Amino acid sequence: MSHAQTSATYQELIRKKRDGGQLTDREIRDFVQGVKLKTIQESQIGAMLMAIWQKGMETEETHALTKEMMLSGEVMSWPAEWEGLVVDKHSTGGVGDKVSLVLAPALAACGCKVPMISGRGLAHTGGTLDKLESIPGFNIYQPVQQLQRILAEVGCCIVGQTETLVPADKVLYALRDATSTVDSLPLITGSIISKKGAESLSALVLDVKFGRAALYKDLASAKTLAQSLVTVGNSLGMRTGAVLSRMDAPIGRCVGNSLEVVESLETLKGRGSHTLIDLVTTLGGLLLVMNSRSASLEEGKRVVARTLQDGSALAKFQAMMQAQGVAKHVACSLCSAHTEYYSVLRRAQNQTELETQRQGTVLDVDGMVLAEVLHSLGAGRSKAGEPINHSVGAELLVSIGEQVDKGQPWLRVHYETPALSPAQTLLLQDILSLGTPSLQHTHTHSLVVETILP
Ligand code: IUR
Repeated sequence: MSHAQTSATYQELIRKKRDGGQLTDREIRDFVQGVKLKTIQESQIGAMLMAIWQKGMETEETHALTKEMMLSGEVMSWPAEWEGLVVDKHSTGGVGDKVSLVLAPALAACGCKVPMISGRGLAHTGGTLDKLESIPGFNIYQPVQQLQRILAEVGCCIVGQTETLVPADKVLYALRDATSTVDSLPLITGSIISKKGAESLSALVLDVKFGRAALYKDLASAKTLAQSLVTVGNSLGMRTGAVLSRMDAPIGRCVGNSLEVVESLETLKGRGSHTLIDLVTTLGGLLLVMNSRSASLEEGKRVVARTLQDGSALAKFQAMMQAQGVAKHVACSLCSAHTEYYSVLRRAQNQTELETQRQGTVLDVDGMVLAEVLHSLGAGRSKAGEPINHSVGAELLVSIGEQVDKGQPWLRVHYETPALSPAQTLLLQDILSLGTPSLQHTHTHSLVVETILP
């Protein structure tokens, strides 16, 4: 336990960072303890965050910040026989990103233990917890003891953050938002890796996205973030790897909470889109390589892909739903081969199909504009705590690279109140790029552009 610092001491720490100095481990511990114990004023936290945003941090400082944040709350512990088995993935957020819903049960089917702590959607990005909550009865709040029981019995669970996990991040994240310091490499690293460190993982894989609908628009800056996350994750004793993946067009065929649950279930039934399956198997395959369960990425990908074909990942998803509060008849119904999904999930009252205005090859779909339109139709929230409409979303009826005719339906929008307006319809008509495929475009079908191993 660190000593309580005075306001004057915090002032010195802020000045040191503001002037470009390197904070010592001790100074960083004092700062994080001050945040946790509330002995530092909010204005001082805000000033320190801005100093870090402007001057950055050396790797040693980022490591110390992350470690102290992790130790600000409970650090989970697992049975000794799970050594090497506890794994998780984290994504920097995207549009149509339902990877967690497929990957967690697939990894459980491979024998891993996956205590997946996920987030809610904010701004244009979707959140895994919101998606799961479109399933009647699904409870994302599970006490740590229950979490361990579900992992023992099922192998995976997907839950929200607990009160006791990295309390310093709760304070820092809210103040980063208020002080425009969210996009700082050391602060992002500290926030993400401290929470994963508190899960006491053996291996972690990060899906760092770049593109028009990602936090970082260009590959180079996404790569710098990935390197920082990988370096600090490994320095805390978790084998940490990363995938750099494109976030331009929506991932898979559906965007919107209940629609993405449907697509995840279809993928778990062996009927997923190639791009989604490739991303899931690459992330899962990397984890299997990192915890020495597969000899190569190709082998790991095959092992994960098999769980989607043979029904074993689907069985894990069903068991996870039941363990997290979904009634057995509901879980069974969603997982049966020929489900009428909307006997269980809520379907929006209105659907409108958009048609192509000419023939051509689908070159691109702007996921950012699509997400913004769906957000304004009620699919997402602008502030934490706002309610959302789980039934709002869109289905892409064509794939990138596909040849389409004039007048062919290409997008089905699901909405209630507010209704889809003529202005929004025009915006959506513009997100489809048609043309003649070039060599450049034939290479953009795969979302994954690079993998980084520990
Ligand atoms: N997710 C987090 O948990 N922390 C962050 O700082 C960001 C995303 I950006």
